[in-house]
Amino acid sequence: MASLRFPFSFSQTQPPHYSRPLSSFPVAAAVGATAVGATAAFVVLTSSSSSSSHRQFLESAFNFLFSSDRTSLPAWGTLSLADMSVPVVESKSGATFPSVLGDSQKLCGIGLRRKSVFGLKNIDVYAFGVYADDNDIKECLAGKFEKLSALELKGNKEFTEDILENDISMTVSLQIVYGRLSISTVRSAFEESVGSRLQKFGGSDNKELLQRFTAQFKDEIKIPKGSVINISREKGYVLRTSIDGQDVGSIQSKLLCKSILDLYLGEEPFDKQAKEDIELNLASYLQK
Ligand code: DAO
Ligand code: DAO
Repeated sequence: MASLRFPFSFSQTQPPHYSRPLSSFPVAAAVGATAVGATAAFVVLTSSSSSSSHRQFLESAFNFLFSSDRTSLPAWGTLSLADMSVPVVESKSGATFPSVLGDSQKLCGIGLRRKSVFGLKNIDVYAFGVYADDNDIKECLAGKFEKLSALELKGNKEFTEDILENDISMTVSLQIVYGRLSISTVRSAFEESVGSRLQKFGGSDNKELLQRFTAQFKDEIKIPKGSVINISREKGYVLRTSIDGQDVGSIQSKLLCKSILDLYLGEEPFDKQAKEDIELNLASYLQK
């Protein structure tokens, strides 16, 4: 049976509630509503069977959208997925991400890290979700950007650069999809991806920093499929890593924080669509 599926799909039985504003709500985008119209690409038709929770969600979403009495509900332009307080599913991997992390970090976008092996095939390595503290964003960036709409800010290089540079609490949550990752493969992948960013932003002199980072990942650590690795930029540019909730270590370095976030938000992101979604949601936090 045909059903609607979103890269952001809802996995819980209760339908989302609309008590607070939502900004890139996919069904809203589907009807081409105001600023969120640009996210219409979120909505894809598939032939996969629909779970009852999906149906329930869709029913209430459609009832909501096409009801004539929407006067008490928020404007479309201010809708955001993180406010729905339900986990969202990355549709290619099935990985689930909570819409809020800790007390204050909201999910801004999800994506997939793929890696080409010998130019022959692409492996899905992990799914990721990027979270940010909306109050930090307002505090750091409202003065500079509040006159611009979320759509004007999406793709604005200065806005992205300021997100990478400022002391905004953010987390990238990785969920391992590829079942045969060894720590040595992970280390050499960092050297390539994170190493090239350290060099780009900090010059050639950063081998020691990269080594301090990779030294946290001891050989005995296992990261089977389903492991969750959270990498957070905490206040004061402290980069903290945890694996399945266990703290692995932290390093204070503005350059390292920027280099990690650049993998997802920079000029050559792992997942372009994810970057766009993240930027749009980050920008929407300035408008509220
Ligand atoms: O088995 O050779 C292979 C393919 C492995 C690709 C590994 C990419 C590693 C990406 C880093 C993961 C960070 C958790
Ligand atoms: O995808 O190329 C990449 C790099 C991801 C960097 C994230 C760091 C994650 C640390 C994981 C440690 C696992 C032991």
